[in-house]
Amino acid sequence: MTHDTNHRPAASRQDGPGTLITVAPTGAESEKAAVPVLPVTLEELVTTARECQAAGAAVIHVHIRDGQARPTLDGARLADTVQALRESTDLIVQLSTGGAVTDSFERRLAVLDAGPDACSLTCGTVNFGDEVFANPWPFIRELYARTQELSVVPEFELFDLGHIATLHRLLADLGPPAGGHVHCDLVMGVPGGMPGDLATVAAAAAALPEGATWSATGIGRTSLPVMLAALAGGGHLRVGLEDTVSFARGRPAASNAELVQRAAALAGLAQRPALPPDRARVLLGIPDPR
Ligand code: KMH
Ligand code: ZN
Repeated sequence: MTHDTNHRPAASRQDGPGTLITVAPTGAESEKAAVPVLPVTLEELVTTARECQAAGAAVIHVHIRDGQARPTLDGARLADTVQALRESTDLIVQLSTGGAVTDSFERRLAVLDAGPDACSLTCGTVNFGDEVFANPWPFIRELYARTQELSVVPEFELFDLGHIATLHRLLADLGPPAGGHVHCDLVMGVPGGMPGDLATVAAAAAALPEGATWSATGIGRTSLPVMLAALAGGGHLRVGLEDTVSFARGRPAASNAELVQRAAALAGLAQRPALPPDRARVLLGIPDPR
């Protein structure tokens, strides 16, 4: 089913250059009380997803909340969320397997049972502010093997240059991912991870496996420098309230869609317009399940 009014011819990887825009609308860290525009209910998430697709997003990176707006990896809620997003948008549904820093490895592995198109897969442990986001090698390996078994396409989340070494090790050990294409996301500017600046974007992009595509996201005030560096370097973009709750210094973001609109406008200026979901699926090797 197509949810927009533009009926385009079937997409192919040879179509002109474009920019894959991922929206990460919620995350596990911000509190609804502090960020009232954060989508925490299924209804809010679906509304956000529709707005973000209209603004130029092709992928949605999903964290969900419970009835009290606390992060959860509840399996039934995750499955309902995947279904609702599929019914109301064309977006590629990527569930977070990172969850919150307090989530167990077992619960994080079980995320795949909700049947998403894609999932995040972080390639190493990182200090995460005052916490630790734990991703030891045996867990990474088991999660990756499970994505292969279940044909869920992973996006390799790289918070530090050392995570790229682990990505190479993983591919050498277990072979290519479901869908056959390696796509990475550089998560930059986390306190404890790699900095969000031009030199680090260039260094990380140069170290990726041959043929890989990549997005970048800058946390907090690194959002704009990372976005501009990624566009200049041939990368794709991830934006959203998970990564930054501000639009500019001292000015809270009005919505996720506002952040997507800005990313799409910059991509357009760079002459790499936002890719619609059907072309993003071709790029990432993700079939449409609808
Ligand atoms: N919430 C962070 C601890 C992911 O989604 O895969 C982990 C995270 C990464 O957000
Ligand atoms: Zn996340």
